Amino acid sequence: MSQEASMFSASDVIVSYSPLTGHDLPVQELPLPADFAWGTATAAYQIEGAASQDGKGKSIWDTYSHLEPSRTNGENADISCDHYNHMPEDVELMASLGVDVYRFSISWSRIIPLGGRNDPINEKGIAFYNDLIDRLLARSIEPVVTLYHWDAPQAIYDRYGAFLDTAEFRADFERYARLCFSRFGDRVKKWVTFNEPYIISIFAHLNGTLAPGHCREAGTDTKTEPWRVGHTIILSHAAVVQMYVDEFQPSQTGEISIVLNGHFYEPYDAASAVDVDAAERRMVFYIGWFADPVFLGTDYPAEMRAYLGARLPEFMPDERALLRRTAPFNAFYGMNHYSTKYARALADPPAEDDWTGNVEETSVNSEGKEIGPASAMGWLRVAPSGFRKLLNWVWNRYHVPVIITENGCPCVGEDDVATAVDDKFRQRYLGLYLDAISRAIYEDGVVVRGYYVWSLMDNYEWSAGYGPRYGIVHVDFKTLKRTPKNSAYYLRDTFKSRRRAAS
Ligand code: GBH
Repeated sequence: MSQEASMFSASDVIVSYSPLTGHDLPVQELPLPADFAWGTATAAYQIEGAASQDGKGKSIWDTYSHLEPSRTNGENADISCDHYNHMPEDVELMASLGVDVYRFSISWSRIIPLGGRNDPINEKGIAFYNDLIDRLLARSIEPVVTLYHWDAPQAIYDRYGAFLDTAEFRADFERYARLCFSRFGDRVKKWVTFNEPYIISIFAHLNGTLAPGHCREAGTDTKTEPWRVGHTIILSHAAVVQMYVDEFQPSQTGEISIVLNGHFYEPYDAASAVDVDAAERRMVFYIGWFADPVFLGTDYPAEMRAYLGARLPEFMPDERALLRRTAPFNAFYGMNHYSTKYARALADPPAEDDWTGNVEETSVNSEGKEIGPASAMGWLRVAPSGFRKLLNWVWNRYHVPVIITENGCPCVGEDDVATAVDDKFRQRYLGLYLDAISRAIYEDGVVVRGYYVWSLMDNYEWSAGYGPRYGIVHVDFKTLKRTPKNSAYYLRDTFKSRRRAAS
């Protein structure tokens, strides 16, 4: 919908926030629902540090970040933000910013050091998360807890390849989840099983740029393994949803679901029918891969079956029944979204281990037009209209209330704290993406319940180490001093002023 056709009146429009040279998109600060939740998000390995403190076991990231030659820019998260030892301060910081929600993940190997269903529990690890949850609640901040944000216990990888063995992984993950529900579920009312199954499958088990670094070069079976990993995630998710609903939800009354990431794709050449198809197909291969079985309770998308053939595992009859049964219990669609890309159809035949649907992704289209201004990461472009279209795509396909569980960007030159605090680019990006949500809600009828910015604070950005900084709070990794950037105050103020009851 064009801005002219907008339902927002002139008085809703607070014109042009933080103009950036060469970027002509105005931020309008459109209204949001009165009960819309604003939150911040992090992940255990990225912020906790304390890699072997108090009995924590090794995760695949502790191993991967210490490989020689380094796969992570020579950096590891042994200390990182040292959140494990600065947690009370970090909770106070969030309280000072007025956040409603804190999304964090539990480190599996911190509470079950060896990870397996018969392995001992580490009570000191449990105590840390209990303390965190209690402090959040004391500040009226809702904990939203991710069980798995990429840091599998090293011991289960050594034993059976973790995600590569569906039955073993599922049994160990069920025990881990049951432990979390029984110890934390009296206070945690929103659970996420897995963060970004696409990234776990493709980046960790095909490209090899994330732990455990399974990849083409290592002579593994990249034709089938990423799809096996995805299969394991879907079935483990469904099994844990069933367990939560049967054993915990009646007394704990919480919600559970999954977090999926995905770009929106525009056709490389809008006049080309094959590129239009490629853009749609790319989203089906990225998002439908997981969301169809999880939210619709069906098989993988038909396009994927036809294209991947025997490379894609089958769901057995009892597994199909499990998916059908559990689909309606997924209470929200957790969406991690950062940017939009162009999709260009490639000539057949695809590579043997192609995972894209034979699509090339670019940031520039056939007319040489960029999808949007680049952030400090080349792929992460400011493209709020793609975000709005993705919200519509997901809503129309799944009809599940959406929570934005991650969104944000890194800016240029943020190592230096003085430059970092004046983060106009980020404020602009966040403002535009929030406006896209307002439009999706009020003009398109999409149900969006909340927005969690990535990230609360600068942290260890996986294979990119401490290079890109996504925080709304700057962290000096030498002194561990936290300094809020202006975007933190921007979000505090904008949520205060723009949330109101729909008129
Ligand atoms: C999220 O992953 C993670 O959940 C979070 O831990 C992380 O810190 C945050 O985002 C910021 O990266 O598509 O090939 O051009 C996002 C996963 C990784 C998907 C980078 C897009 C871009 C490379 N993203 N990827 S590509």
